[in-house]
Amino acid sequence: MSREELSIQYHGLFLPKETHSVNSLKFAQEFSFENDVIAVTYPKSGTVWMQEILPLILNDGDLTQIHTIPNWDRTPWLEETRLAVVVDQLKSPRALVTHFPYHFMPASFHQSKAKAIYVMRNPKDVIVSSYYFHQMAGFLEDPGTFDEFLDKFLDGNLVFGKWTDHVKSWKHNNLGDRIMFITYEEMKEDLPAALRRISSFLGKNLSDETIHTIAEHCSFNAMKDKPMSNFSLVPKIYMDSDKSPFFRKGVAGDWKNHFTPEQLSRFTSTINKEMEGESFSLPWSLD
Ligand code: PPS
Repeated sequence: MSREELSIQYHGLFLPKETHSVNSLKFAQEFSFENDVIAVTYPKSGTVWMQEILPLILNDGDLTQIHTIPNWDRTPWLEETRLAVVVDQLKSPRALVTHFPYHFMPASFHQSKAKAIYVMRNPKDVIVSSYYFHQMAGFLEDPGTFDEFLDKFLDGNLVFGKWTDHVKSWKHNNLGDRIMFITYEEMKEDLPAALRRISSFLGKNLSDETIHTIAEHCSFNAMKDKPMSNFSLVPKIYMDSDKSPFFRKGVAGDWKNHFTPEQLSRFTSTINKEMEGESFSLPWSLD
């Protein structure tokens, strides 16, 4: 099916119908933020990783939630239908995730003390991850060839729109010290150090032992075998791990196995052009 058939449109963006509805988007707009924390990502940048990390940090490394509650209910998406179902069970401070661009955030978010953690991943790896995810997810359009998918990604013709628009929207925020930026690559490079940075942003002073426990449980290998985290509870018609597992590779730099020199040049020149004149620079060179 086409993206149009599989999606609903919301302020010019396409969102998967399977997990989003008019009601869920209304619920998100009316959501009352308090002293919560929300991890923000363009899809395939480390969302599910943060769904694991945040409750562990907020609960001082207590593993109960990650072993008993599926990630989508434990750290729900602001914009998805499950939030309304589980909202009353979430304990304060609540941990959420979102793929919303900044200007889609509800009024209460801006008025509250809620904190945001923006996780950015090298877009060359984002597109590769997304390409495989489009093959396995029954609620997303068939990606076509990698070359065709590259054009869709660069033109913003995918769910949640253009990568550069997403990053720019969150970089130009008015949140002051209520937002921190972190990269997927930084988390891969030294997860305990990343966990310490996130904990301190959230005002949690965790012992080295707790940081070590959290890092162990949030490694790619640990998460890929956990039923509450690896989407094995989702029927195959929606997510078919025989086509490609959700926990696919979990590395930085897999793009090198996918891009031809011509594709790399097309990708780099398009992204660099869109970043021209920006007051911030990207944390990686795209060449
Ligand atoms: S989604 O569908 O938007 O929620 O996907 P998202 O969770 O943002 O991104 C999925 C990619 O993140 C990888 N991942 C991890 N990498 C390293 N360590 C851990 N613990 C981890 N958890 C998830 C996952 O494997 C996807 O990347 P690829 O490159 O496809 O493997």
